[in-house]
Amino acid sequence: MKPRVFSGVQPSGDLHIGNYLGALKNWVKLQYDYECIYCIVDLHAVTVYQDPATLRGKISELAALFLAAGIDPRQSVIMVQSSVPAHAELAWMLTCVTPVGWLTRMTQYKAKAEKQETVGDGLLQYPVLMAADILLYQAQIVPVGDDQVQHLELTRDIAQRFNSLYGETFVMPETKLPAVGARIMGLDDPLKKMSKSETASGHAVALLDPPDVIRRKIQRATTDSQPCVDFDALGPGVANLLNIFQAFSEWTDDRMRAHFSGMRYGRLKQEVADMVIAHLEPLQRRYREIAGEPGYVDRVLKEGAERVAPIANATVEAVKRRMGLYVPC
Ligand code: ATP
Ligand code: LTN
Repeated sequence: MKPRVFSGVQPSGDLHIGNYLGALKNWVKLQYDYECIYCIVDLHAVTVYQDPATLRGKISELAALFLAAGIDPRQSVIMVQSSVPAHAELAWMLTCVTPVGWLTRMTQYKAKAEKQETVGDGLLQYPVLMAADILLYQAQIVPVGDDQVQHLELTRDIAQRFNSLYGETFVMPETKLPAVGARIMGLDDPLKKMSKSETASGHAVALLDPPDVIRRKIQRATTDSQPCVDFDALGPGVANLLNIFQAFSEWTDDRMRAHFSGMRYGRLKQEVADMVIAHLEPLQRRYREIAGEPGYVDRVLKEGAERVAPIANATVEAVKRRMGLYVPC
């Protein structure tokens, strides 16, 4: 049997090139060697308020983007988290073995809580639900961007604690980061991670941005006061642009240096924009085809949930037995 891969994205805004390079691009590559489950984590999205009609639309849009990026539904499962109730069920059981102190330490919790007037309990529980997503399927590999490393460490801590309290139950999942592109920074502020929930117009390149918008955003990206690329003294803005280029092109470090050393920033931005557009145009074309096919996306999501529900339910039942909870005969 192939080892299992699980990962998820929140339907909380417009998918950007950081999500693509940090996660989605890697997902496509893994699907032929592993049994992959790719999840639209809507229960995670509602840990901060989402307009209901917008959220519903974003779920279908995200599924169509997974398909357009190259996730093949005959190879991989594409599913929505809330359509398999076992995610929420296991999350409760794991909540009961998780010390609150482990959760208040999470960097993402601290950053998101700071922006809220009232902090919902869901925001604190967020990484426990993520642990449930992964452990439910006994996933061995979890391909994510760099910002999720801490949550995966917590997932292993929760799994270990459960195993030591109730006996060996969960497999320890491994974090898989891309070699290049694990942390794409904001174009407007290269010291901040590119993020869906950031609304400034020059912050992120969305996967569905038209070519002229992509070009404009990259041309306006923050750099520094140097005139051209110096690999021995790269500022964060230029390093980020080079990183974006390298993650899309998959050029080696040597080729990057040979090509970009001494290049003026205006030219660099032009080449980065060309590279991004060349990769996103075919994806956008496929997206339009998929979105124009009535019922297709819903069928993929329904089949996805049906394929994985038996695995998820079996884990919940095993966990219930371990904990002494009631399992009807
Ligand atoms: P939000 O701002 O709503 O939290 P986000 O942009 O951080 O959204 P997520 O849905 O949390 O996106 O993340 C989906 C995947 O994309 C995760 O694997 C995450 O690690 C990855 N990812 C998110 N932002 C970046 C980034 N800037 N660079 C690389 N990978 C990223
Ligand atoms: N927290 C993740 C999304 C996510 C996830 C998961 C990723 C939810 N459940 C399970 C990997 C595995 C994020 O990207 N913000």
